[in-house]
Amino acid sequence: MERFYLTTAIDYVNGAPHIGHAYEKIISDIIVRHYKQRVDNVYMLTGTDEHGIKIQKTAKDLGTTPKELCDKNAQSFKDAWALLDINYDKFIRTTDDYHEKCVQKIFEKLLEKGDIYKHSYTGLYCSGCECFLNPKDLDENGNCPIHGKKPDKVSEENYFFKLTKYKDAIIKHIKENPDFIRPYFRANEVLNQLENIEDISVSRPTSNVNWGISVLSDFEQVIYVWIDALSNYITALGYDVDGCHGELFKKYWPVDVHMIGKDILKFHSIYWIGILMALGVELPKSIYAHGWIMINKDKMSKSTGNVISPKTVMDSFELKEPDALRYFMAVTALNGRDGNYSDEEFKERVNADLANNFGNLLNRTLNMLVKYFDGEILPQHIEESELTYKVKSTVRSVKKYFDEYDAASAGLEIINLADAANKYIAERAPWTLAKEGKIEECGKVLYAILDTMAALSVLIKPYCPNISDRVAKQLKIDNNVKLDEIASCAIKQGKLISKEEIEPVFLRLDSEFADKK
Ligand code: ME8
Repeated sequence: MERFYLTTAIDYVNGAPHIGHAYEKIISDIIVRHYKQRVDNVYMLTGTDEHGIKIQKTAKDLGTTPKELCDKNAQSFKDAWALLDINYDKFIRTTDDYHEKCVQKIFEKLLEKGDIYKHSYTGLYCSGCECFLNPKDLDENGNCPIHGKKPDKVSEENYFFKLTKYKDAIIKHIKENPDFIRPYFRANEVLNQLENIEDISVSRPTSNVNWGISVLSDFEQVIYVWIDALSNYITALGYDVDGCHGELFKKYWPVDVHMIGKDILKFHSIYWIGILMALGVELPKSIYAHGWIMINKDKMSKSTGNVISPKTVMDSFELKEPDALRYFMAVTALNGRDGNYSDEEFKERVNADLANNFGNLLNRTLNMLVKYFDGEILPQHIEESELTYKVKSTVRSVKKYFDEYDAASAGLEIINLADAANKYIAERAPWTLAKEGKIEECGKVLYAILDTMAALSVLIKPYCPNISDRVAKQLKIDNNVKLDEIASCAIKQGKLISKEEIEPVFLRLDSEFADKK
């Protein structure tokens, strides 16, 4: 693999970013940072989805224009990602001029091809999903199963995309490519949905919705949300319907993974694939549907009033950097399952894993190095230990988990290595060795721990870049190496540190912060 391209979902801007949006961007950023430790060319795309009835309505309710609302909220998403150290390469807004023009051309191409046709239609429209629902998909009360609301009955003339034409090809592709939909257990769900698939509406008349991209050949219709939104993954790279693609498209398409929530898997694994097939564009290598973040085990919703923003968490715990929140979010939901956020769980988890397990270990070991060896690494202490083998096996399994985009299991594997180093120090008890005069053995144990911490600073960097830098600074190692360059005996002989230079890498979170809210 020579290059890696990841996209996130683009968020609706009818509200401010919440912790569920943040979760997706954090795990995506961690995956991207991990791949930077493996390949040189890595690209991450994120952005905002700015058209549609939801935004039109919200703007009206707030007495503002859709454009003003989009500008304000797109900025609040950018601010949130800056706060969380999300290192995306490009932020696309679906109101960007180049995107709108390309979407118009995509639409015209599909019209010319006969894959889009006009049709009078009566259907049930869910503005939460921004799509028509099949009556079979409603719950027993006739509500949208995701948004819990009755869809609106709508009769209008729309353009439709001939999704049914591609149904068999999509089924074949999913069955022949077991890595296409991840985690694996989601593929069956998609195959079941494909059974009932119908052609999909891709435009709305301007008489009902005007906040959208106009159909070039029919100004009475606007292109509707999903064809507009999904196309961002290629328009951002300079895709061109006539084949004069930009350099980024040539370099990065097909995408390695579309990172999205489980609620929008159908749009990505069925609608988007049909559209790409119709355009004759290569298909994504994989689509990863992550689970949902619940709040104290409840679904987050405006009506329940339990929507939490990443900034609220950072402020209430007085966090100066996002490492703790990034780590917590990454490990709270295992491979595609739902996760949970509560102040208590957050505090306990990061105190246990980052402060006790990780930070204290480094602190104790460095203090012993100062106490027994005046902070110096002696040549006779430098050797591989049983922890060296554990480091190697951890690197292997971390890579394996990231091959499946499972940032949670990889994160736990990294913390397990810190656990193993803690057990090692407890068993070898270097303080007893020193007391018994076994000073050389004591030095070797301390070195084994510190060298493991050096590897850990590289491994944990995608999750906690600031903590990683503090570890690397104290161990005088380079944490910018590729994963395969993690060497044993990376810490060199000579004076490593003085008492004054030892600093905690992570301060425990205090319970009183959360209570102040
Ligand atoms: O669906 N936990 O936008 P969106 C985890 N614009 N993830 C969550 C979540 C939660 N509680 N709530 C939302 C859209 N998400 C479309 C996407 S892509 C071409 C267009 C995730 O603002 C959700 O699953 O409703 C989705 O992946 C992303 O946040 C944006 O959701």
